[in-house]
Amino acid sequence: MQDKISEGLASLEREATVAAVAEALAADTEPAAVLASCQEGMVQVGERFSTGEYFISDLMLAADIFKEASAQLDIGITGGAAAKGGAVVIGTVQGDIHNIGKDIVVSMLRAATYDVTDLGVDVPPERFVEAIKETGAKVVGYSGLLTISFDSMKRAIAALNDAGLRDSVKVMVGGGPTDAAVCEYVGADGCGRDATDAIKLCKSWMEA
Ligand code: B12
Repeated sequence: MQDKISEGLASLEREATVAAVAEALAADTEPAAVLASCQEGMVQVGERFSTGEYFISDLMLAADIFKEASAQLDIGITGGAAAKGGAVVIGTVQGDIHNIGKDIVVSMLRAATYDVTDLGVDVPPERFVEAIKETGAKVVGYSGLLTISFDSMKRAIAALNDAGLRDSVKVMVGGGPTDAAVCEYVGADGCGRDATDAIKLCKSWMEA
């Protein structure tokens, strides 16, 4: 059933994908597993784009299908719960406009009662610094899906250093290609593959 989700998305079949997600949820499949299948479909879309089979318009269509299909997962519905987990600042780094994964992380952190300031996309380093000062956040999250975003993350961390904030703020990074090596390269404190990892990182740092 989950293959149907990733294959539907990879083939840009809107109705089939939305129906496969509904079917999986009706069969009590964990929403996190359904989301992972949607994400896998997006990875396949990206591969088809890399090989020249798909174009930008296809990426845009995939993004739209992803949003419609994953809307059934009710991510963030509980976001109105009183914030008590602590302040977190997050955004997609400068030069990068991918926001689907970042928005999922924001919704899930809010659902986990964190007080999240979402700076949006293409966020310059100094905007992160300002928001951390304004909110007193102890955690900042940088999202990025492009290879060039790693250097933007590095610059964002350098700006934290320059502002004298680096020792008081934990930095997490995430988004498609980020892994432990990227985490080390940019000088972050942790990296996450999905929103659950983001929550785990925040929890471990805020409770420490
Ligand atoms: C949809 C898409 C687009 C859409 C984005 C729409 C939107 N509103 O976001 C559009 C069409 C705009 C787009 C544009 C471009 N794209 Co694009 N895009 C994709 C695609 C297919 C899917 C991305 C996605 O939404 N995935 C689904 C989400 C749910 O996954 P996710 O983002 O990884 O997020 C999860 C985790 O990573 C994690 N996470 C995310 N952020 C964070 C943050 C923290 C702190 C933590 C802990 C965790 C975390 O949690 C999320 C939920 O589980 C990817 C392919 C891929 N492999 O990812 C290419 C891809 C990222 N794009 C690519 C490219 C090249 C581009 C363009 C440069 C194309 C062009 N020539 O113009 C432009 C760049 C524009 C820019 N300046 O940013 C390349 C990047 C290659 C590279 N190595 O740099 C990819 C990999 C495709 C490919 N294989 O070639 N794209």
